[in-house]
Amino acid sequence: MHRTTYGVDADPVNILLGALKCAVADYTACHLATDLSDILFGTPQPVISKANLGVIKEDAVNIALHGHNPLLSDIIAQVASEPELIAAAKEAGAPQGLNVVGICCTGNEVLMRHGIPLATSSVSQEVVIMTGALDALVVDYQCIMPAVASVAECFHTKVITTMPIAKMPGAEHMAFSDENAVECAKAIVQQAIERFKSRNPDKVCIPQESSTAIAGFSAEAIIGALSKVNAEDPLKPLIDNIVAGNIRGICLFAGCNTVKVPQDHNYVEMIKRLLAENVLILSTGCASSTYARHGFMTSEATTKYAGEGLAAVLTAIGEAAGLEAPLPPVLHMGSCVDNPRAVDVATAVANKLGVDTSQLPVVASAPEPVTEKAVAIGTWAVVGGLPTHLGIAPPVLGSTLVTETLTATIKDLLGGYFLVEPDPDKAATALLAVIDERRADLGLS
Ligand code: WCC
Ligand code: FE2
Repeated sequence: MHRTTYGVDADPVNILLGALKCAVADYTACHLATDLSDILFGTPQPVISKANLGVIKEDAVNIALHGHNPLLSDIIAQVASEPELIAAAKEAGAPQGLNVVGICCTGNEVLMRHGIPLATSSVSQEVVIMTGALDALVVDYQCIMPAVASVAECFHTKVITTMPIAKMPGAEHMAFSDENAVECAKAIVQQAIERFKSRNPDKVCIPQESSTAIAGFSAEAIIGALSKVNAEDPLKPLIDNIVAGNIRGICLFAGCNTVKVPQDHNYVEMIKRLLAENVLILSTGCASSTYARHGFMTSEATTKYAGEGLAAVLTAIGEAAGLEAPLPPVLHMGSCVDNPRAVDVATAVANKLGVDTSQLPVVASAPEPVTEKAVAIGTWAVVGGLPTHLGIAPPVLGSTLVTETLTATIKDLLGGYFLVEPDPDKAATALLAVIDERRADLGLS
């Protein structure tokens, strides 16, 4: 912000280079946050759960955890299995007791670590309240619509904010700290039980839609699954299959949903093309939510959508890992803070091959980006050498110099660059061409 203030930097290219440095700082912080979460709460391992609005239960006290910070939400997920709280919910008239669901990236965190089902992602967060069956919405920060408290006024839902930097008129603030975490989590659950008593059954309308979702693919979990195929050299099966073309490339889908296209449209159209062309998919953030809700995180999706080579690899790994079914074709790597997990996998592959990440047949895509955070993540993906697709044009294309720098010239400096293409079919075609170009440069057919 200082650089762009009047009187400081006036050279557009130099400002862009400054932005790249900021993005590297963002990457470092994201990686640190992911590592610390894993130290505090455990490294995610594969877990089977469900996703979509059908995970809300009419005959339970429903509590949704929304935002990005796993600290409080992880504790709520833990206390919600305490017998006296479950008994209190039943006593209040909910035969199924307590039902904790996730929204957005806090949802991804508790899905990855506790198998808590995911209701939806950021763009459709209000719809969870509109089921009329949500008793408490607990938010921390980021990607929380400021209007949720107003929407909740039309229902009985209690909105609770928990972080000092994110308060909201119409919500109750319950200050959460490390010292009071368990008491605070229990008090929140009790508030939800209290609110359940004033739920209006006439307003309850829960869409009965949900898909199975296998999540929890940290870099460690992916290496763990691969080590079942080759214990001494876990990366070898992955690399051998990339070299052989069974895995033509890897695409990391990250980023948001936007109201500018029907929710999930770009994601779903692109992935069908890429999977059929044997591209393995990694996902984070709202991309993970999308693919979880649309049934792409299942063994069946591998059979249905993956090309022959990719399906064979995922089947072999799934069987070696004792699943008796293929691995899903989309590996849920976590929240949008967790994007460095995907970088860890790419870096391990590059190191093993003795090349730079900017040479790998690996690409990134944010087909429906919205937030500043997505800009930062996309930018460090470019710094890391990944061609990065944006399905919504960022508001910088008015300048020919800036457009050319970000989409072309920067390739010489970093290997990565932005690729702007709103049409999902054309975007998939463009990414496949980039993957093939990189394969050719590595001497792979
Ligand atoms: Ni990350 Fe984008 Fe979702 Fe918010 S949760 S909407 S930044 S991808
Ligand atoms: Fe997120």
